[in-house]
Amino acid sequence: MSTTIEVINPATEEVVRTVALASANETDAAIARAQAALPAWRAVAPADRARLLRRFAAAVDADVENLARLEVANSGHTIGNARWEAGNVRDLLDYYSAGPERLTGKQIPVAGGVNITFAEPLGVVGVIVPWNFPMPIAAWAFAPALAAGNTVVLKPAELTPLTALRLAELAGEAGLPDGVFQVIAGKGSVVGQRFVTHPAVRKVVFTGSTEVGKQIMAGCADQVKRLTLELGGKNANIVFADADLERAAAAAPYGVFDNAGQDCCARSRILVQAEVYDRFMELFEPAVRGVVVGDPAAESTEMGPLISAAHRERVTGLLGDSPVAFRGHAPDGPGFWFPPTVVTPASRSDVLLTDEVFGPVVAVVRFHDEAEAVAMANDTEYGLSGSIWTRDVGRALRVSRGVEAGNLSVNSHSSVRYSTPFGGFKQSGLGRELGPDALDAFTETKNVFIGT
Ligand code: TAP
Repeated sequence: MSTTIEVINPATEEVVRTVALASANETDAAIARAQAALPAWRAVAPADRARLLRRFAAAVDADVENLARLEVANSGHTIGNARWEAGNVRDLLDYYSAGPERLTGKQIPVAGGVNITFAEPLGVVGVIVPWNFPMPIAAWAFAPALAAGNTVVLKPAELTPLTALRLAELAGEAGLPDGVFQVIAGKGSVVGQRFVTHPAVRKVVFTGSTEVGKQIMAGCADQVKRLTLELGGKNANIVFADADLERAAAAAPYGVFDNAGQDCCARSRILVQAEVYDRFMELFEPAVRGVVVGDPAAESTEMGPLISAAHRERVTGLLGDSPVAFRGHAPDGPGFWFPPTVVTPASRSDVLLTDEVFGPVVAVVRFHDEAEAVAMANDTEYGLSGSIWTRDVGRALRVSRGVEAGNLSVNSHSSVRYSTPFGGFKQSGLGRELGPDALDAFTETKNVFIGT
């Protein structure tokens, strides 16, 4: 039986649209269509598959403004971020459109014959996406998966299905054959769970919480199902005494408050070398107070609302009675607002230093030397990203090698580029997305020996 969900604009609390949620039977029907579409999709000549992906990219490009405005309503993202996110989908399709013609195997010298390898598609890929970046995270999986000859069934988060549903329409307009790329809105416990248990789904790509990721990993074990996991983060922004402090302090709000902190790469711990701690805080305070929080559709807005009332409750609960050093502003009235908030925990075991908040709350602490900075950065079960601010190139490289995280930036907070690998160490995930090697995650190597 189908049910529905009302998609709520997080900035106004108004209903944007009512969307039908798929049942387990409807999920099975979508998986069957994806399976039926496989032989023909696999048989499309590589140059033609590349052309179709480029046409899909062009359709997204022509729709960037519309997608961006839809994302503002769907998820409360600022219009500037939402334009970048739609553009990221276009760029991913363009980048991986080169894949079909570059999936070359190898010829390996052996005795008694000829040995060749093939990069075979896996089959139907099920993609499960969270609500925090509905468009890019979907495309990180579907662009390389389609390029490698797989078919895709995508489940957006229940709260934010609208832009993913629009991407499916654009794929159809671009001429992708029926069943090759489907988007079905639904609950994780119904649709997502069916991806895990249905034998025709050969790979699951899951982005979301570490807790649900562990359940999915356990579920996939039953069929030795291929799996990519992109999970939580508790990332450190390490500021050394020799850094350009003005630049580090000016950039720090962007590192944690972008997307209202609802970012797996949010630098929600700032570690500052003791001798410059006071100066850093002096510079950081006006930068935090200056963050423009408000209507996400306004061009000047830098931070929008949280995704839902329930999530705001969770963030408020985690903040608890922690000592707030200073905070920025947030609007009153309708909308799930939460101001940028800076805390200075007294204890290393404070929940704000250990748990992913996924909201605009950052904990600032002191460290004394390089070894202590690395130890503090690594004192977490997560290992997704982080930043290092220093003018010393040797230190930048030593600390980069010492921090157990998949994506580090020096004198920058930028973690994501479609052309470079992305993924987590430790409990932040399994496997890598993006970059030149992502096609490997959607193919199986087959070895063929021909006796001569
Ligand atoms: P989750 O609650 O884990 O949900 C993520 C997705 O999984 C949603 O589509 C959800 O469906 C679905 N799901 C829930 N239970 C499931 C189950 N039992 N089986 C299959 N699917 C299931 O995460 P969230 O709160 O939406 O997202 C925030 C988390 O995502 C944070 O921890 C964040 O760090 C992480 N994240 C990681 C990355 C990367 S790249 N590492 C990027 C973004 C976010 P519903 O719609 O029904 O909830």
